[in-house]
Amino acid sequence: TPRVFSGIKPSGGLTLGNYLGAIKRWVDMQGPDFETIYCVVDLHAITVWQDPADLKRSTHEVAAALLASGIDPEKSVLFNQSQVPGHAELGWLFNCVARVGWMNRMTQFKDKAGKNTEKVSLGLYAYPSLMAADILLYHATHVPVGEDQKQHVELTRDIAAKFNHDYGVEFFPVTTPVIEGPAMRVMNLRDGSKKMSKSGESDMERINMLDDADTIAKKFKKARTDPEGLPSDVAGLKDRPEARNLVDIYAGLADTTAEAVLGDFGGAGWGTFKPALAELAVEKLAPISDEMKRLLDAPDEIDALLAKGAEKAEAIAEPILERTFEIMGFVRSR
Ligand code: AQP
Repeated sequence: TPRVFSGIKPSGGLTLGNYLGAIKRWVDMQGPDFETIYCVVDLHAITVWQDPADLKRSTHEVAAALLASGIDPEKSVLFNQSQVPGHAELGWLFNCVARVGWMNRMTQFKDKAGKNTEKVSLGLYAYPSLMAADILLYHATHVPVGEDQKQHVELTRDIAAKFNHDYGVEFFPVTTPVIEGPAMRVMNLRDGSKKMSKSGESDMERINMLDDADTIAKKFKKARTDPEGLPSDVAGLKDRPEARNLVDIYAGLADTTAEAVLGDFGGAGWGTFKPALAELAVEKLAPISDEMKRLLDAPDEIDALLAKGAEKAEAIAEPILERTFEIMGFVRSR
């Protein structure tokens, strides 16, 4: 069975982008077709400053969101990255395989670092190499991600190929980003040219998984749109990023396509569509956020589950890491 790996950073409250671009699809991939490994990637979170208490809280929140959304610890391996030391170890080995020129081409680094790289962490720059380690530590071949992570999964392939070539082995597999569905790039509600992010400046630009019904309704109501209403087909969404985004979000939540949504709402105005969208979002998110709150009241239970998951993850990772050290010629005598 092909192995799936994916992760989410505990770098703040989860958004509807994380839910539609990642979590919902992770749940769908559980089952006989794949062996699924899901990780709260705390080592990635600290590439930008995290207050220690916030890091702990966000780690619990991501784990709670995954459990509440239907990740079943019996079906999937669920753990946090820092509890399996192999991630950091293989990450270092890959820092010595990846090339600086490759990192220079990563658009997410450019977006996050801006022009003044004097003040950003070295970790933020090396992040994609650690991400390659996360995936390849398990020889995972399928990586469900949102559109924004496609370039990093492609870099993972380059690292695997260079390692295999340099050491004359066929050891690390080829990884494929799995980017399927209508809402693989959920955009900022106030600016359709930017993605919806946990760490975006204003709370009004994103829907948080823990937002209550009134807040969700208010945010969609205030979401930027254009003066035209909904077109009758997707061609009518061309060059209308804000309109396209709301239609895609509806389609993602309803498990349908943008075409089908426009089949129902084509010709309607935003005054009709936005309340319907808010209602759908509340219907889907409220049961999840209720369960998240319940779980967050018992962080010890979450910790126990993460510890168990980390043991399972380590059992898979250990022989792969040992073989990597051996291929590279390290002395491992204890
Ligand atoms: N806007 C989005 N649309 C679709 N998918 C998204 N993902 C994130 N934002 C969107 C997907 O969620 C998964 C986990 O992402 P992450 O938390 O590891 O990192 P990120 O992509 O950097 O997420 P954020 O929300 O933008 O976090 P911050 O602001 O802290 O950097 C990935 O599969 C990602 O594709």
